[in-house]
Amino acid sequence: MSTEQKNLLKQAEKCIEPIKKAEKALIISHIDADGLTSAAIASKALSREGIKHKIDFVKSLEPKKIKEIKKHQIDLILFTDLGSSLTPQLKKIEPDIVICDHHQPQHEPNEKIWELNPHHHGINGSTEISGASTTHTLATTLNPENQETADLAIVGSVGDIQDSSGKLIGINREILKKAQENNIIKTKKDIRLFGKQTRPIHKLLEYSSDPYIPGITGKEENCIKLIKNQNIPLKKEGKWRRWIDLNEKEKKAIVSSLINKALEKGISEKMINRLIGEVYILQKEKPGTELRDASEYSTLLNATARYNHSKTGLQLCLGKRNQVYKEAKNLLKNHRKNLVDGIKYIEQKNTQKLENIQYIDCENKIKDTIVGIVAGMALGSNKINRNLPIIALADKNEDKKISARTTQKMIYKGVNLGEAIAQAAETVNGNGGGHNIAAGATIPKTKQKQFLKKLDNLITNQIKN
Ligand SMILES: [Mn+2]
Repeated sequence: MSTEQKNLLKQAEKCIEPIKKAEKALIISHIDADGLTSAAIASKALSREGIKHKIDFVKSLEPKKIKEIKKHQIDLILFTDLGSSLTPQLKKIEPDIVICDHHQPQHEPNEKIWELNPHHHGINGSTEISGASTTHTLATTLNPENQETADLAIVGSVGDIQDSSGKLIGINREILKKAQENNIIKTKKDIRLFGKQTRPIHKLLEYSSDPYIPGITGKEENCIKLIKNQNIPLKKEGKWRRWIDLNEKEKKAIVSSLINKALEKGISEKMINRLIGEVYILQKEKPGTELRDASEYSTLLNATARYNHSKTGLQLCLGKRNQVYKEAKNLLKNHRKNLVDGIKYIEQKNTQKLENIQYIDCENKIKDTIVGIVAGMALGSNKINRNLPIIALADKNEDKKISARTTQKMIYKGVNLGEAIAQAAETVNGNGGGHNIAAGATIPKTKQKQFLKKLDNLITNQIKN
């Protein structure tokens, strides 16, 4: 274990002190797969200690939100997958505050609150540890029996695309190793498209949206052709075959013709790394369900949380099935369609270029809660320039939601979206932050132009320095 990791564990020891004293708590978490799994890990840990608690989900933690927090009769608020952007405001809240976040902190650690954030210890929260993994670190420090929920930490990490190099690294990997020893997770090198467990093979290819493969994504006929060209039967005994039904030879044949197709269409090698890589199989879950595969599980969770159904996703994480699972699957259908439509919209309308960013105003055509996911996927499209960070805007009531995504290559050049977005948002009375590779903000609609100009300047300076 590195010194940095040891220091994080030391801080976790401190952060469990107020939890040990608590009787009634409130968990506040983020509405995405990482936030949901974080909340579930925290909830199970609190239950194990006999601490009564409620759980709230928020889109983002804005200063005005803090006033709305109902803090009566609780002695602890536990923030998961958010909180670090607002430490000065949070210290004014009465009960004890514990934060488990992995977003870039905007402020120095504050003695009035217990904050577990990898960035304070020199650990990269964008790539090495998710909100769920940070919460898992706290939970296992509190009680080693919480190792049991390691699978949720992996689902959260994959949900935050921390496996984008082809596999999980850093503390996520340490958690993974333990989970493998405990037979909670198995890993495998495999195709990383959505639906390996559940979809007919041609549908798996057709709905591939991350990466988006021109000529394959959304093109059912071409997908069927690609499979038939390899002499692979689509059906067996009258039933559609799924990816998990194929033998290794068949899988290899499809993968190599898919890669050829992608290369032919100008998909970069980085994106192909996203296509084939390590996959995480949850041993407690039933084969043939989305829940069996960490990536599918995380998409299923996003499909609930991003559409105001966080509680459904949370119930899934807490082990409820039947009706809850059915409900989530229905939401998923709608989510997948919105993602494919969103990408098509960005490709057709295309981005506007400033000096060092490109932006697109999606207005109300893409929901503010998924515009970030779509922007990230758009960087995999050969119609979008990968050498400029993409800034996608969407209407959010009277405000504008901003989602920014970039590539590892741009980060090597100095780009840090989280910092730039936080600063640019502040100059227009907005609020934002995030990671170097992915960040977001909410700003007043009328300040859009000013914001983009400021952001462009900031990023230009980041690249120059
Ligand atoms: Mn997160």
